[in-house]
Formats: sequence, C-alpha cells, structure tokens
Amino acid sequence: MGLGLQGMFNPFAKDDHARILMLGLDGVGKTTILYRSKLNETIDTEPTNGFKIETINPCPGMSFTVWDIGGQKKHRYLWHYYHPGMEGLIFVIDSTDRERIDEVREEFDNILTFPYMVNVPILIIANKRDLPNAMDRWELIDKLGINNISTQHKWYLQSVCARTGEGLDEGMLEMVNLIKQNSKENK
Ligand code: G3D
Ligand code: MG
Repeated sequence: MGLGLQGMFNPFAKDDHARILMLGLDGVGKTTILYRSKLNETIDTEPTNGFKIETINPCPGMSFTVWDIGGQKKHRYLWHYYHPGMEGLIFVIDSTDRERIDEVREEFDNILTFPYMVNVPILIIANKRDLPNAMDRWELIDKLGINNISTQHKWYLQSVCARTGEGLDEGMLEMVNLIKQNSKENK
C-alpha cells in the first residue's frame, strides 16, 4: 500500500487544517495580507466592519482558515469573542507607525490575557517594510516587549510588504512550523 507521491512529500496528514485569528490595529494591512495570501493580488481595501474569513494554503497539505477581524477602536472589544478554538494568532503591525506603537503594545498585551490564547503560537507580521523609516525587527521586539512572552508562546516576527507579497510566504510557513511544533508538544 503506497502513500502515493503526494503522501510521501507531504509532511502533514491529508486535509491538515488550522484556524487562525488575524488581529491588529486598523489600517495596518490585515485585509491586504489576507487577499495577497489568498489570490496573490493586491486588492483595494476599505476598513473592515465586522470580519472576513478566507481559506488559504500556506504550503501543500495545509490550509488555514483565517479570520480577519476589524481593527478600528470601536470594534476591538469584539476581538475577545473570536478566540475560542483558534490555533494560531497573526498579529499585524504597521512597522512605520511609531505614533501608535504604545497603543499596539497595549492591545497586544490585552490579547495575551484572553484565556483562549494560552499556548497559542503567534506570528507577528511587521508590515509595510517597503516604506522609508520602517522600524526593524529589533526595535519592534524591544518596543512591544515581545521577548517577555517567549516562555508562554512560540512566536516569530516576519517583516513583510503585503502590497508585493515580499516576506509573506516565509511568514506563513513559520506559522505552519509553530503550529506543528505546538501540536506535537501538546499531544
Ligand atoms: P486593515 O485591514 O488592517 O485595516 P488594509 O488594512 O489592508 O485595509 O490596508 C490599509 C492601507 O495600507 C491600504 O492603503 C493598503 O493598500 C496599505 N498597505 C497594506 N499593506 C501595505 C504594504 O505592505 N505597504 C504599503 N506601502 N502599504 C500597504 P489605502 O491607501 O487603500 O488606505
Ligand atoms: Mg481590513
């Protein structure tokens, strides 16, 4: 009984799938990321009221259902309600937005207190890396206090340009790896 070519090369069982929550302040590029991952296109976005859900394939044999939740201040109280059953968090940052970096940290810290976030791996996407004056990964890690979360969560920070897709596939693959490691350890 052979596995067939696909089974031999596929590191995941057939139909492996994870539910992913994507959060971040408004205007950071979440919806652009969603459709760049899904369609490999840049679409015209407008502020997301409520949420959008799309299925993407970060690598052969794996699919993610990604929930893109509106990030405007008036909608952020809803973030709390989308967590149950989520297996990964993608937290998106506009890496040029120094003005709101304290607000980003506050919201990030808040998310980490949600009960359903225990042990959930986190991909931090530092978006808009194409723009001048983007903060580099070390500055972001420092300003967001990310090193302090490393004992409770597996995490990875990837800088991305969602408009062109640069860095996005690498980031999604890291998310796959983190989820895989996590499920092995928590079996
Ligand atoms: P949101 O879903 O997080 O609210 P959007 O954010 O995806 O709606 O994006 C907000 C704006 O940021 C959009 O521009 C979008 O094109 C832009 N954007 C997203 N990713 C990048 C990126 O990597 N680089 C640059 N330079 N811009 C990006 P508009 O002009 O439509 O508001
Ligand atoms: Mg949006």
